[in-house]
Amino acid sequence: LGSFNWSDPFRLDDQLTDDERMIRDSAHAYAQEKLQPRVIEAYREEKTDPGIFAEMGEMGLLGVTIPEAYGGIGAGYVSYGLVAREVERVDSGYRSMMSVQSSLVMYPIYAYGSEEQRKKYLPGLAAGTSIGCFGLTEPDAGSDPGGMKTRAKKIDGGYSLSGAKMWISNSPIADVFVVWAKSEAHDGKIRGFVLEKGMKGLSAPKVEGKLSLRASITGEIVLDNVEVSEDALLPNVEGLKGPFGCLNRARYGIAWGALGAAEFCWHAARQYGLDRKQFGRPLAQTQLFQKKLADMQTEISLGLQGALRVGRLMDEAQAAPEMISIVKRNNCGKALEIARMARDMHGGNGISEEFQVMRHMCNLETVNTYEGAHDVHALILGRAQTGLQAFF
Ligand code: TGC
Ligand code: FAD
Repeated sequence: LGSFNWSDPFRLDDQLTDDERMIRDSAHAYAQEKLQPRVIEAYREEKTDPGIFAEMGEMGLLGVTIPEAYGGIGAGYVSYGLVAREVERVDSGYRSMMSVQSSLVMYPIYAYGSEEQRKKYLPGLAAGTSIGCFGLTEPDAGSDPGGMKTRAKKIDGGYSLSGAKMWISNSPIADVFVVWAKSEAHDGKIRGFVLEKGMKGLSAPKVEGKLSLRASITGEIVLDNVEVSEDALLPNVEGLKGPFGCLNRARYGIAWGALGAAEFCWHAARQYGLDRKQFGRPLAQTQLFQKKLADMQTEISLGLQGALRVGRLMDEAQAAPEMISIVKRNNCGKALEIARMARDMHGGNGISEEFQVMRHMCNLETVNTYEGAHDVHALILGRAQTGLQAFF
């Protein structure tokens, strides 16, 4: 019979290659040494340090799957997931910064861009000297991005973009904006455009008053007749499958990342239960406490196996979007439940920033909503198994 490691029940570690373990370990070391010491204050003060992008770039954590010729490290999707898990073990906001840059900005430029666009933007984004954002959501179009109002009008030599994007990670500090708009010159189909900070008519005010994801800055993108030349258009994709191709990758990464946050909460609750005594014995020696720990361990280890399976299929170009919906929905929903449980298990201390579980809990409310809300992924899966679409 094999041995049992409580913190890695299904021996995930054994299922990774040497290279994947090395990437995970270096992401873990970076996140613990550089991000962990500043997260409590960053969250409290709602401060996003743009320097984090350059640090991550130096560590090779941006655009992990992008080929080396464009500044990435050409690794696989399992490695990308492992990086997301280690960064989100510290904070979902830091993982957000990393995954937007990697999956939502670098990926579309790599997959849908011209060679000139790839050469112009990818090396700086990989190094983190340039910061990217992705504008799909609008004030009146969130779960239903097909309802977007942003328009690209054909003008001499290019396009003029008008509209507003809402809830855009990184936008107030971004240099590069991947923006999706309905293009009149392309039969009203959705097309992607790469915009740059400083363009006339382009602004990105900060969204104030967030009670979640406070270490990651979020903003709007306001497009007031922003004129761009023809070479701002991403030439190789049209329709919703453009942004969804990016979302597939980001959602997959979030499926790993959310479990990193959940693992933090699980380990913290276990340690707290071992250290704190009530009624003359450790809390961890009570049946209710142990049941909660068992539930956390079970959901996390099953969720990680699911994410690993989807990652292996992504590396073989065999993953279907519905598989990604299963792991995104399940792992985010379970992580949120685990964080809420861990908050409760810490008693009064659970609400203190020092113990960190409430920060994770608040972050996971966003993570469960963005990139396709929990119920929206249920509808994607319901449609896939009944053939009946229930969105409208
Ligand atoms: P539907 O009719 O289903 O599809 C329209 C077209 O898109 C194609 N498609 C996909 N292609 C690739 N991958 C996928 N996952 C795809 N899903 C759909 C589809 O084949 C079709 O193509 P074509 O060629 O036939 O036109 O579209 P619908 O309008 O009915 O969509 C419904 C729904 C709910 C599935 C979809 O709109 C949805 O997923 N809504 C959620 C929106 C969302 O996820 N937004 C995320 C914004 S970005 C973000 O949150 C970043 S936060 C990141 C961070 O900070 O970490
Ligand atoms: P809505 O679509 O209005 O949904 C509200 C509720 O209704 C949800 O519970 C949903 O599940 C439910 N619902 C919706 N439709 C149906 C239906 N047909 N049937 C049943 N229930 C339904 N977007 C970007 O483009 N880029 C970013 O970088 C980005 N970053 C973000 C960062 C943060 C901090 C946040 C909070 C959001 C971010 N988003 C970003 C936006 C995010 O993707 C949207 O908030 C999300 O897709 C949900 O859209 P919505 O907020 O408009 O909610």
